[in-house]
Amino acid sequence: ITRRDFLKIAAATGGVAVAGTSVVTSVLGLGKKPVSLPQYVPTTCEMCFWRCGVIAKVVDGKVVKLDGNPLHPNSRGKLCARGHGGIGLLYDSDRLKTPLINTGKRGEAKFKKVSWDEALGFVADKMQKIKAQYGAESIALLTHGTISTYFMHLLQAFGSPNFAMPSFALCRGARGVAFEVTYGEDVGNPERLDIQNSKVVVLIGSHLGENAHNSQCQEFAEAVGEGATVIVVDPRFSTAASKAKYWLPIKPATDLALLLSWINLIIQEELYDKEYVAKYTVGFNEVAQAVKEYTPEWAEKETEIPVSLIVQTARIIGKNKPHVLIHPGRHTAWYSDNVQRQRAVAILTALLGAYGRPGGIYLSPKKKLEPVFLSEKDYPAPQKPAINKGNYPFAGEEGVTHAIVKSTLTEQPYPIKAWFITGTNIMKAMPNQRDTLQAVQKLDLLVAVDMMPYDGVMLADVVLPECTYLERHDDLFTVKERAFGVSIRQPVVQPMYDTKPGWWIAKELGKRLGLEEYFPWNTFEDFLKMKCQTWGIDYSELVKNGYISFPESEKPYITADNQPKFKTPSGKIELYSKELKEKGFDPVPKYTKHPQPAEGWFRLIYGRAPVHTFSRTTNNPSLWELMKENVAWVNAKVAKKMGLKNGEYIILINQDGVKSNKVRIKITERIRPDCIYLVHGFSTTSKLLHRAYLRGADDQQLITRYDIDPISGSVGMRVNFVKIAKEV
Ligand code: MGD
Ligand code: SF4
Repeated sequence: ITRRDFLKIAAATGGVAVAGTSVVTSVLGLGKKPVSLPQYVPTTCEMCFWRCGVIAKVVDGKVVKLDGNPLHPNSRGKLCARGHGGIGLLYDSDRLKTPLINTGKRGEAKFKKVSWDEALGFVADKMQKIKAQYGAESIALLTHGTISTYFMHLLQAFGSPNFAMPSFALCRGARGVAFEVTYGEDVGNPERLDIQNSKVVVLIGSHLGENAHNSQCQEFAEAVGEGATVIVVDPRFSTAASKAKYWLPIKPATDLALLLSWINLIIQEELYDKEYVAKYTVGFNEVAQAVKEYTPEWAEKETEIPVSLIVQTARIIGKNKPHVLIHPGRHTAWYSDNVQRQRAVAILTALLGAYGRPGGIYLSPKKKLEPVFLSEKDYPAPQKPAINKGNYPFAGEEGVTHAIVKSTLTEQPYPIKAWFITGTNIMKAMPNQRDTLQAVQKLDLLVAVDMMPYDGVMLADVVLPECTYLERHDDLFTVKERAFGVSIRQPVVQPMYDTKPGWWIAKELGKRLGLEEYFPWNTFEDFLKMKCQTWGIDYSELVKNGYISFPESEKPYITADNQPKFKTPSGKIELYSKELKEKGFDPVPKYTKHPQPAEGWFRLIYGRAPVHTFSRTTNNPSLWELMKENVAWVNAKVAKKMGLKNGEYIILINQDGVKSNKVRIKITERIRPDCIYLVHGFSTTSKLLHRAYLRGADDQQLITRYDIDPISGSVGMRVNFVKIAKEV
């Protein structure tokens, strides 16, 4: 792409405009006459993990606009509001600016500014002491995002296998396990959903549009525009529900009952794809037998969805096969049976013949690139077995965060004495903040690598400030869309303040730990060039275009000469899972009843807003202008009975007596009377975040209890009940 093309693109790209960027515009000095011509630099977004292609417009060394890269399949020329709001992150005056060491007690955050040399020397010295006393394995890493690559590498080189990411147990882990058990692979990240060709889209708690994943939202809008029937199953009338023909306001925690009754009816009425099931699956008879008891009449009692609607929607789903997308979800950390609920989604998808078919879940591109590691050197074998997967037989490679918390608290099977927290806000991501705080007090060292002084960072002994994604190189991203591709992240501007890229921090710490051999490159660009050479990619083209596609790899659907290979023990789609059976779990999902709230109590449910990602954007000047705080959704009849007024402040108190910060009430018909809904991530307790400090209520503070799915270690966070108190 030439500069001229970029100019055209920048003019043509629509996307969502970010209003009220007053803080940012003043930093940029907009209005002044530019002295140089604008430059257009392609890179990859990290405002969430969809990782869209971005084109940054830079004037006089300042980023003035971000747009979607039309070559990149995740952005298709557009960004979401958060993507545009990346400028707000870059120029947020609350950013971490230098390395810091806490001079007070842990959590007092009495930080003194130090040099990189002092901070890294301090951390390396502590790490060596902890290793000598407890072993390298007693240093654990809680991590999220691109930075994970470098710190997992560093810690493994040091001798610790103990890392965990919230993206497994607190997010999409249960779905991954369910699809791996059934199909031999997960549905991908981004998910391989062929929404643009779906005739029926079924969203079970997936609030597309509020949960803004760029290309998925674009495809959803296209499908709606083309007249797809949308069925939304949600206790709340979500934005997606407003586009739906059917809204099923399900009683929370009963989704598996609905799914099993749909499966039963589709089998009974022979609406499944017989040929597909015979050719590609095993275990049909066992499933048919097992789901017989789950009649629509039974499901009505569990779900509170009228039987007529259950039957009607099942028939629509069955009759439109295979062009039906039962959305497999993403944040699936709901209850103790997360894997079995997602298994039901996977089984239903197979019965409809929708895996590998237009409008369903497309096949992953077969193209593979040879792995290129940060170094060729093998990691030393850990002296003690890893604790990061707990005792969950299907826990994924990303680890289970609560296993690390538990071992830190109990010192079993051995003590954990240091945490690195890189790119994750441990106070907002993990449930039961009391456990997290107690575990933190047991540590000899807590190091945070972050860009912003969020809650978790305030607990750290040493804070290492990373520069933002707009100021750094990162490892290449492989994109498994319909066709395979590779995307680059490169600096758009030089790092501000005394901040450094994650790879640099890991390498410098590695040097001080005697691990230079694990970082055999000078700059990260050297590594990326070598990687491109191994992959046969033209580095300069990648730098220029931001994204390289391999169109020949595009074979998304099953055809006579494109047959799927299922990496399951039977080589087929396992409707009945022998693997689960052998490990002591139900081979076909069975319904589990979960407790419901008592009179006067409400189930706390939570979700996302399109302009924020978890807690990480709540202080972003551009995005904060769009949504400064969350509100508590309360059903209108409940509010009337309690004499509550729209917009007044209330406090939520959970079953363990934990009180939330004050939060405005939103009185609405759009939620069931037995639930209260909050957008996740608000109410930071960090005073260094001037905009976000104590704005709204923190859902995580109220999630003092959680269930654990014994198959995967996936967490059930929707098991807390709250009551309403007026603010005093
Ligand atoms: P955030 O709260 O956004 O989410 O968990 P987290 O990823 O921990 O915290 C991110 C932290 O990373 C912030 O401190 C931010 O400044 C920092 N950060 C962001 N980008 C970078 C970067 O490029 N470099 C560095 N060094 N730091 C960076 C999310 C997790 O939370 C997930 S994945 C899910 S799906 C769950 N969602 C969820 C929920 O919906 N409700 C409840 N109650 N809990 C949840 N927990 C899970
Ligand atoms: Fe960035 Fe939005 Fe894309 Fe996420 S969906 S990567 S925030 S543009």
